[in-house]
Amino acid sequence: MKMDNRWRVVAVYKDACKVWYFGQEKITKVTGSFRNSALCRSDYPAVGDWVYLNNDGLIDRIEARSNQLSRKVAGKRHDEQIIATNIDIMFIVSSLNKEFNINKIGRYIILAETNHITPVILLTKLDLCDDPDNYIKKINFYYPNVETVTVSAIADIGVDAVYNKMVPGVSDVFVGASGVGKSTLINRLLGCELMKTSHIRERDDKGRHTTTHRELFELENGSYVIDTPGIREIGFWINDINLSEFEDIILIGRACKYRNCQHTNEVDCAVKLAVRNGDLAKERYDRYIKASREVLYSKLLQDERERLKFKSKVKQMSKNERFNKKN
Ligand SMILES: Nc1nc2c(ncn2[C@@H]2O[C@H](COP(=O)(O)OP(=O)(O)OP(=O)(O)O)[C@@H](O)[C@H]2O)c(=O)[nH]1
Ligand SMILES: [Mg+2]
Ligand SMILES: [Zn+2]
Repeated sequence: MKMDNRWRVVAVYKDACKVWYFGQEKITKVTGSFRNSALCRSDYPAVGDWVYLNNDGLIDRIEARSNQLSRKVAGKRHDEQIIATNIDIMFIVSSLNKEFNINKIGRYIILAETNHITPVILLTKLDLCDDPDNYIKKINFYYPNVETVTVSAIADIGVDAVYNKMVPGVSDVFVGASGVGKSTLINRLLGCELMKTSHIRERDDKGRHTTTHRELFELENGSYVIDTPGIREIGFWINDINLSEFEDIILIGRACKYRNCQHTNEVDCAVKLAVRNGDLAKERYDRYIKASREVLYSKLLQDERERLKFKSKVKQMSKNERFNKKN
């Protein structure tokens, strides 16, 4: 496989993808044999994938992903919708107003870190805020290890600092609620209006979901940025959370009365005792409980996915068998 045949998926549509190769863009599809061997939705190209095209210009292979952000698709069959892949930095975007929510930011941080993505908190609309320091203090208190940047795309304050974080070859994703100004800032960084933005009712800060699709852009300095539509429920994004960052809690939990203690309502729970004694911060305990629920939930969905994969394999096998018998 020639390296120079490696294209990047910048947008995904119902039956096609837009792929990019050093400033060149085109719309293409996967090959028939790719389609035949794909078992589920996540086997198809997603925004951020590096793909190889065959001589007809069709996608015949996806390079192994270094990571992927996904969302569970509810409905009859549980499957996974990939939001973006091969991400280095997650810009967690929040505006400096009533929309700001420290817990939501915390969940994004968990999501980023469990996928080996560096989180950076990006506080927007600095021009509308009188006391940004209050917000920053709060963040530094809860998440002292996460970098925070303040910016105003409209008043052009701090935009250069954001741009300088975007290193050539590195891929960034912008996430956060609708109306916080993700697309406005990305347009600023790009130096042109590639993403549509829209006015929100500033009185109640409610967004209107302007961006409806995900798209990857290349900045002038050779870094990549992915704009995403605002989402309400980040829980659906949480995929394979691992609980390794809570090792201390897991250790304390070995002293619980019940071996499968969930550390919520059980009697003689060592973890809850540690919280009461002040040995374990309540905030960390809460984060742990949330994260372990997500693990459980995503495991349930994963099992369902495995079951469906297995079922379709069996179906294919018996099809082949019938075919072999006939011939
Ligand atoms: N005052 C002020 N307004 C801003 C700033 N950045 C964005 N806005 C406004 O906020 C509104 C929403 O901006 P968008 O960029 O569309 O927000 P978004 O996060 O992309 O929203 P979705 O695409 O729905 O997820 C627009 O009216 C922008 O003009 C800023 O720095 N200061
Ligand atoms: Mg947008
Ligand atoms: Zn317990």
